Amino acid sequence: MFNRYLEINSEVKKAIEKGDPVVALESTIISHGMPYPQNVETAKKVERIIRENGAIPATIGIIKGKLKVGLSEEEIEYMGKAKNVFKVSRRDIPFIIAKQLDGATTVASTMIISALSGIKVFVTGGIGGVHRGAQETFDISADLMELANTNVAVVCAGAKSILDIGLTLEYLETHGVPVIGYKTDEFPAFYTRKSGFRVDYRVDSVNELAEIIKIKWDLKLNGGLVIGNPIPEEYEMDYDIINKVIDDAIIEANKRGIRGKDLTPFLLSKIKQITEGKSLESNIQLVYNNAVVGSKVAVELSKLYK
Ligand code: PSU
Ligand code: MN
Repeated sequence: MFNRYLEINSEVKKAIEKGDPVVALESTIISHGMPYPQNVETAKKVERIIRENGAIPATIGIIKGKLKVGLSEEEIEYMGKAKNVFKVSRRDIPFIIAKQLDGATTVASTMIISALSGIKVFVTGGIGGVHRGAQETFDISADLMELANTNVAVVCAGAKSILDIGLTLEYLETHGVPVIGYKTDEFPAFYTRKSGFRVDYRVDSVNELAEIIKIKWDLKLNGGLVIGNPIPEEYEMDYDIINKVIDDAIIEANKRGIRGKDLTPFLLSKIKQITEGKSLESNIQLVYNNAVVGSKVAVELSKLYK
């Protein structure tokens, strides 16, 4: 039934069928989250790291209306370079398919396509969340509703303080999404290890993470989990400096009237511009770090399900 829409590459398909560890990766980070050529280099290296840690990578994206699971190197290059790649969240999927367009998948849509394919673990940089000022604008990322409903564990470096992290955590709590700190008591804030907000639970081993994920789904407690894995200390940015940069970027976005789906990509590129690329280096390193943890979780989870 889904085969009309889904195209899973043969290596990934075989691994899924055998219950071997597979890690999903999103493509909005490639097309809208980082500049070329660092986006493509990062996407390829993340896949290598996942392989080195015993799992099969599956970068997900939409090409000419096909939901692709496991993009080839050429396709990753294409997603990183092409100009007309839409940012695709849950609401956009049917349109991009019907019109046979190219789409980069967000956390929400990557979770959807992972779940359709049978992939349980997904590695990214940061999740979307409740934007600052959402009390007025209602700007709350569809990523959060997806986490509420779709059975995929998401390994990330927390959420950027372009968001209201406190409200994001409240929203996740309301929807029953566990927020776990991997080897940390604090929810990480992407560029920094600390956010000022505690996680619900700290977990110090990948085995325990896998066990918790399986128990949740065994009990039909549907929905995802957020595994917050802090950026390695050596790549962390200064808390005050990055927060000033983010404040300035938000002021500029407001001044220019940037809203809706364009807001996150605008803030990301503005932050990179103001920090002269330093934030980009941190961004890349935290994704690599998440890939290591995500692969290990996928390996442990696959043992539990076999
Ligand atoms: N946060 C980041 N980098 C990103 C994104 C978020 O630090 O690249 C992307 C992800 O794909 C995420 C999406 O799912 O932005 C959220 O967009 P929005 O806020 O429009 O839902
Ligand atoms: Mn939004």
